[in-house]
Amino acid sequence: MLGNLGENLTNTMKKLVGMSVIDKKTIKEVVKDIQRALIQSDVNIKLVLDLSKKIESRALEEEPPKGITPREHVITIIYEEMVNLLGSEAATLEINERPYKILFLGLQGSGKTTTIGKLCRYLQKKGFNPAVVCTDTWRPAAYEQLRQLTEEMDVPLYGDPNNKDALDLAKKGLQEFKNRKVIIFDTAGRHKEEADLIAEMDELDNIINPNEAILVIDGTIGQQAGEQAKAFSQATDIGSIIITKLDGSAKGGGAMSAVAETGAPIKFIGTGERVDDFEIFDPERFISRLLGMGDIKSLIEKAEENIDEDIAEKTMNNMLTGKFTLMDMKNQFEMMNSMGPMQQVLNMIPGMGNKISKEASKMTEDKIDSYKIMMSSMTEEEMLNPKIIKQSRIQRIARGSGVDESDVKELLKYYNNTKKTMKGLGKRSGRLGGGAMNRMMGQFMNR
Ligand SMILES: Nc1nc2c(ncn2[C@@H]2O[C@H](COP(=O)(O)OP(=O)(O)OP(=O)(O)O)[C@@H](O)[C@H]2O)c(=O)[nH]1
Ligand SMILES: [Mg+2]
Repeated sequence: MLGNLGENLTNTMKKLVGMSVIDKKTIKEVVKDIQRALIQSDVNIKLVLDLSKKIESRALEEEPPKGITPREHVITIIYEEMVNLLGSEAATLEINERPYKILFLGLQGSGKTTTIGKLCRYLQKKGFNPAVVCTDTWRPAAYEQLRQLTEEMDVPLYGDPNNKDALDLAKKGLQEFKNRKVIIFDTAGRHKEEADLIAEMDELDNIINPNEAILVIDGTIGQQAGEQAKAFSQATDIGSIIITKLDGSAKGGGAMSAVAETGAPIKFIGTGERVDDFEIFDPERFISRLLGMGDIKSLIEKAEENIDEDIAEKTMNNMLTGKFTLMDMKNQFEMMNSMGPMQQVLNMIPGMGNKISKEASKMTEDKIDSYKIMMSSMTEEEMLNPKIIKQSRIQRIARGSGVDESDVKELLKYYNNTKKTMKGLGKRSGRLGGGAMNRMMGQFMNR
């Protein structure tokens, strides 16, 4: 649907999920991608810029609510702002009077007649039995087209191919179906003039006195749809909109956002030529699908399965308060495995990255693996209280893990250095403010 828009946006979201760090740079990159996709879909530049500004500033300034990772937070912001672009609330068709008279209007070929078929099917499923009146005296086979459509669905139709007076047809149709629950009036399509459309509505309005006038707009015209919707919604307060041909239309995003901007309620969208290619327009559901949120949710879950957040938090706390044990170091190594190089993590801590990363960058994966093996030869007591690891224990650990005593000593030295640096970091973090520190750590944990 919507040409490549959905695909582009879904890919952007997937990219966001896969990014190793969520920071200013990556947020800007994601916003750029979204901009490009929307502009390609003919969304008005000003709307696109407003949207990107909002996403960017919210993503950079708002703190993720508790229990929400920064990544999820950014995804939520994008989702919410995209939904706002389309007007946020779903407008529904309410059949609240009998007969409920619906007048269809629209430019030539916009999809009125096809959409009437779709709406009939929709209403039938809801338990209403609609009837249709053909007032189109313009299109040569208008009556025949409707007859075929309605016959298939057992929908009663009033029309007369020999009568060339649209107003008379409307009157007679009204009479014919005055006891039905819903009557739908098809009309002849107008040329490119908005004024023409409005004039037609006025004329038919007098006779039919519709409960609802529906303007059908061809989604392939892109943001031009806004002008039509505006003129229409200014002329009537009983108007709603159906946008058609959103299947594969590269400009559909432009049409939808432009109409939403006018405040005219979009009630349904058409997504194909068949009678079932029709859906209620619900901005939340629509955007969710456009962004591929179903997939995104499971991707996030997968990314987070890798990290046991409790362990991560405890380790971090111990690191910062100087209680750092070998157990914490082991946990840290496990986390590094699922998160990528230590250096990247440390670079996120302002001012401290360089200092530690020199030490950390010496750590190759092989080294970490050999450290892990040595640690698995240690007792829990040793892990939690490394001070007790003296010569005889070193000997035992070296033997148990098949390494030299000097390797065990090196591990202990690395541990002591890290602990010292972490302690300094903790003091600094006090100055930084616990909140800021926690946020950064949260970010690190949740990558
Ligand atoms: N792909 C696609 N085609 C559609 C959709 N809706 C309508 N069409 C096609 O658009 C063309 C015009 O549809 P109609 O329903 O005849 O349009 P109309 O507004 O009644 O046209 P007039 O009565 O001449 O003004 C037909 O070929 C339909 O099959 C849609 O949602 N998707
Ligand atoms: Mg028609």
